[in-house]
Amino acid sequence: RQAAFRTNLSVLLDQVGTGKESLSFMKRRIRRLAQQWTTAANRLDVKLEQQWRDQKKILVHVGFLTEESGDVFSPKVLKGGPLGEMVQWADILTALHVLGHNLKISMSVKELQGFLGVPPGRGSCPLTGPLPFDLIYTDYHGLQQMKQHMGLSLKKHKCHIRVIDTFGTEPAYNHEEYATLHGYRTNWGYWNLNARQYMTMFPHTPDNSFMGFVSEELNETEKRSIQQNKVSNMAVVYGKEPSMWKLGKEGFLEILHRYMEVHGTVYYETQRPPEVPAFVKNHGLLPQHELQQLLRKAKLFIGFGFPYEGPAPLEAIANGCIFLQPKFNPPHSSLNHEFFRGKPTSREVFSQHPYAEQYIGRPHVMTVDFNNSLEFDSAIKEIMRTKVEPYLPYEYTCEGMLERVHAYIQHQDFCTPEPPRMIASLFVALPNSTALGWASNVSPPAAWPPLSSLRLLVSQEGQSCVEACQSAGFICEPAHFRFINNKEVVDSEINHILPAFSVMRRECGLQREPLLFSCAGHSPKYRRLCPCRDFRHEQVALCRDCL
Ligand code: U2F
Repeated sequence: RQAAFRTNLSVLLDQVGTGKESLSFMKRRIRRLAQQWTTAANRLDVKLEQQWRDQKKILVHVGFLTEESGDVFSPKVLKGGPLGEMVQWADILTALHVLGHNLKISMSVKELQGFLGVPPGRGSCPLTGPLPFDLIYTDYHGLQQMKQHMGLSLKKHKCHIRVIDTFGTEPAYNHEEYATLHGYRTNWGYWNLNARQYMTMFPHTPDNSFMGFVSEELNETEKRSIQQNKVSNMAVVYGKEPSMWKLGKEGFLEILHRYMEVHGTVYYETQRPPEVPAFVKNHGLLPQHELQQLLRKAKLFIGFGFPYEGPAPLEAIANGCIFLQPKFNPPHSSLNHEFFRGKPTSREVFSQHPYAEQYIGRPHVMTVDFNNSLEFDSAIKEIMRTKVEPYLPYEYTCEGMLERVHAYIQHQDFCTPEPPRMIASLFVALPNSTALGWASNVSPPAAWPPLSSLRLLVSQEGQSCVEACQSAGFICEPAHFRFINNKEVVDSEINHILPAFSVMRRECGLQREPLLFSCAGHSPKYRRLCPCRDFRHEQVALCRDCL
């Protein structure tokens, strides 16, 4: 069946259910953004020009909100706890509904069992018939629950699963045997999925798929009125939980206060938390729409280093604030920071919000060394005299998210076996010696992203393909590894650096285990062979010919 865009969200709102603060938060968000989704759906409908879209049967099982996983999030919704995940799930549900798919939503193991048609009760009871869904969106908690309650059949059906995974999972952590043998084993990884089945909140490593969320988009009238009403000496601090303010004790909050009126939205019960200085105007935790109003007036949104990689800075920038954040030197990662410890990635985080730094940057984002008071001081002064327009990258608008999720649903296929390996002779060297292109006398095999997007590069020693592609203005595309990992003559091995060649040994190595194709991998002794691709402006998940 063909999927038709939906603009009425009432069925979705009924499906989300009631009885928990997390669900109420998500429903308020869905209602508040309803008009934006409708406009976006209409625009995308026109853009896709009647392209056929299969209607899929989709199950969304939100594992972290189930009682069975302990649901530590719901009780903290009104108390300054994490909301990023709730923002993202609300937006995923809305996107799937608006795209017109046949959606079932489960927030408990019982509902999960009901939808999957496995008998209720404890222990693993394999699902015997076919899977009643084309796609299942869940998270790591949900995956664990499915393993417990679907038993062996999970293996059979796992190509249909998509895991919403905020910070991402790198291939070396995902491959069970490799992770166990080489010290990459964590509490979360080792599911042996295709790494693109993990879907992240920001475009971290391109080994995973970038799912994202949305932020409110302003029309021209709103943009103009915001710019007229900005208070140039008003700052809002990023941190709804008192503990996040401890980081601000270093003295820069005082420097900030010399120039600006400082506002906060810190949760409190009866009195001001001791971490929040008396000169701060604390509004308490605000409902999302009231936070937006505050951000519309403020000139500066300032982070102290935590939370990492949340939605709020995008909202601030979309409302015309400049986001000021600390640089991390050395970078934070699972190797040196408690928060990331045990997360299935060794990604190095160079500032509180790397997306804001790399993809948005000046004048909207300033990333400085907060320990250097001179640098900090001059950043504040610069911010006060800089005029910026509200800005939201397309990939974080409702239309951008619909476009991306549409493309994934129609094109990503982890169930059909990959076509046979390509033969090296299909490639020809392009005049630029490090780039290879497709020979013009052969027609490229069907693939998504299409092969027309492939640009082959060789990394520097020690450089990952993420960086190598980025520095050439491209993005690493793990789906293209299979096309470049193909010199029949070379011995193949299992190692997440391959394909690559060793500079010292003057040897090439190919990859024998497709699950270990990794954009993120790097090693000092190797120059890697990197499959890069082009990408759309402000929609990094999609190549030019990807729609
Ligand atoms: C991130 O989670 P957080 O929830 O801490 O992320 P934030 O950027 O603070 O914002 C989440 C939402 O909270 C809203 C705001 C954002 O959409 O509009 N909000 C609000 O409604 N009222 C207020 O007074 C203040 C904010 C990240 F998303 C998670 O993945 C991480 O686990 C977490 C820890 O790093 O950080």
